[in-house]
Amino acid sequence: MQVAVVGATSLVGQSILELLAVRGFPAERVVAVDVPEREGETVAYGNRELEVRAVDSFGFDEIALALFAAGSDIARAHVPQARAAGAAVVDFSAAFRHDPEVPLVAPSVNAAELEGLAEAALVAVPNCTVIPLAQALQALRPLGLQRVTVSTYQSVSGSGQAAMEELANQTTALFSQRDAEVTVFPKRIAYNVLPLIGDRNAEGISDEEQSVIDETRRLLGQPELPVFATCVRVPTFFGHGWSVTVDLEKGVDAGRAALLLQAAGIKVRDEKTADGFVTPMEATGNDVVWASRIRRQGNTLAFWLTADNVRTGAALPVVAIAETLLKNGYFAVR
Ligand code: 2RA
Repeated sequence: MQVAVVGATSLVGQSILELLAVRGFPAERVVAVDVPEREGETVAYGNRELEVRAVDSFGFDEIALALFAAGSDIARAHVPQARAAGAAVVDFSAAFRHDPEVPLVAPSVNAAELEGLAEAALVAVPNCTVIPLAQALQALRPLGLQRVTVSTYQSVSGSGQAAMEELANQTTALFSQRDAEVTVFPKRIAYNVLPLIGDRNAEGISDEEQSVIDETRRLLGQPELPVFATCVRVPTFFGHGWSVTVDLEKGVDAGRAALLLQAAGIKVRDEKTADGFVTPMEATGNDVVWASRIRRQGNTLAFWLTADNVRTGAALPVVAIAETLLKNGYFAVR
């Protein structure tokens, strides 16, 4: 089987390549593809270097599986072409997340959607800000979700490489008593927090907040679930955090809530010591969603989540979908 990773130089693309290698995905050949400006650059795949090919001139004819992490414009332009050539596509962009014909899948939440897919299937992967949250909410679902209120603490890597450079450059500039140049974000991010990610709609809800509302509802299959989101950019490089408050039909104490989260694959570290919680720094580089600070007031449960946004929130679900398709026999019939 030949696999193409489109957007191979992006942070998520590089992480997909790393996970394919580390997890031993049985590809006969992996091809790195990206925008024409990145053609000829190299990216790491295990202990090998792959030369990047330009998407505009790339033919998907030999490709059985195309993993896209290149943003919505590239996905809209090239996913149909990959499928027309017979490839199955997993897309980590917003391009198809609202298309009712396209399954929106986070393997930790609704892997059953990956059964019985048609030839040259397309699977959309939710926003990295949604997947760990939906995983936790799915675990609590037997208690009856009534209302979800979430504030996010999103690292700059969610905005890509240039955003990481902006935080580094601004931090250095401020240490050197120089002006911190602002280009990627609307205001200075170093030593600051920005309570707006994306544009706002007529109601004042940001793109990122709308994505959390819509995709959480869709993943859980609860289109009417009240979800209130406030998405905030913070000056950390990797790892997103979520402060979650859930109103439940049936109240649950913190101990039982911890057991439910653990049963859904979430790791709980919640000790009553000064450092008995997990931060984005410790969540970075591992494949786990972490929960801490679990507490209850009546039927309302509050907790903290953190996860590596690039790896656990994006690259891992993409690769896990590829693995599940393989396990379900999808490629055997092609
Ligand atoms: C962010 N969730 O963190 C977005 C990236 N998809 O900016």
